[in-house]
Amino acid sequence: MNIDDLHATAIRILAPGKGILAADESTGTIQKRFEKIGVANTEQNRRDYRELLFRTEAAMRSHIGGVILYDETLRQQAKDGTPLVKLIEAAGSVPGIKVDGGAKPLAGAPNETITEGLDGLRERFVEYRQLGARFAKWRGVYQIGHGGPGPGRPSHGALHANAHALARYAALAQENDIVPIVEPELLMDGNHGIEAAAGVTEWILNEVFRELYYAGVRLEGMILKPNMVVSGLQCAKQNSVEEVARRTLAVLKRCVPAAVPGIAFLSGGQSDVDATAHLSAINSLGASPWTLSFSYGRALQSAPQAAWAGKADNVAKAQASFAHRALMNGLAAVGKWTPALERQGGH
Ligand code: 5MM
Repeated sequence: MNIDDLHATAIRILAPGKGILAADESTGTIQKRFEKIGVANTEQNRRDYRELLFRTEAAMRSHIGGVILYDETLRQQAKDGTPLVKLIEAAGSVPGIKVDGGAKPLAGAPNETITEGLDGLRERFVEYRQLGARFAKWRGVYQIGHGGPGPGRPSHGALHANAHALARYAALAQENDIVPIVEPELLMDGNHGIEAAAGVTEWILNEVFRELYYAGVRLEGMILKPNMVVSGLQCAKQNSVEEVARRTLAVLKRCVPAAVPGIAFLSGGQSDVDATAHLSAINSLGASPWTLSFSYGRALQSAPQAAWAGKADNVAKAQASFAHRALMNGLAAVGKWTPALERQGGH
């Protein structure tokens, strides 16, 4: 492991005004996205859609420091035969790979999940590096709620099991000179308030960093991808942008060591503009030890997907829409987004 290279890659991905495009939807997840826009989930459509994104020069060169890919995409070629990985590299961005095998039911913990995929991961990392991946992602999923009889969610067992898996994955990634993105996601589903979201996020992050320590993970060579602290989607009380920013930063300051170079938030089902406004507000709160940026899937892609709708004639419109969201989030990553700038995009 070369920790200086890992650190340099992490810094490069989250250079000022840049964040990550999470384009790593598995085939089942992209199916749901395509259903919404009436597009058949074929390999060619998945390729055409992602090629459209990676060829959006205005977004990629200035605001997308890294792209998380699904296994299929890492091996795919553009229409003209150029590997999609090469398109990403040519735009000055870093290709990454989602390596987890998804969240599966956790035995002994009703309604909770454990993310699988550790078996054979060392060998997969060797191949992924040869294919061009320089960073990776693994997502652990947590939910607040009471799933019937028994203890509430998250249980300590599930919390610990997912933190342990995240740490084992991160150690294997670094062993293979790949920067691990460590993604513990507290889902927004539920009617919990912001107080509960803050408490559970703090609990999760403490457990994750303890496991990272025991696994020997070098914090200087990783990126954290957490949820923001927001109340549940079904909660009657939704908080102001400033409150979300203040609570999110407070929890991170309690739990995330300063040695971590960067934090890239997931959007988690927030509206496009909420995800941008929250990030900008967080960055407006003053100096913090880490770069605070984005690693958005839906909040970067919903608008271009709707604009594209699977039609070649709409590619330019979809690219303009992606460029706008990338620019807005790039500004938010340095605390310079405003609603007025948002409106100027006109998409
Ligand atoms: C893009 O979606 C990612 C992959 O999801 P599946 O493995 O379930 O297909 C997902 O992990 C994503 O990277 C993060 O959740 C962040 O995406 P959002 O949309 O929450 O910003």
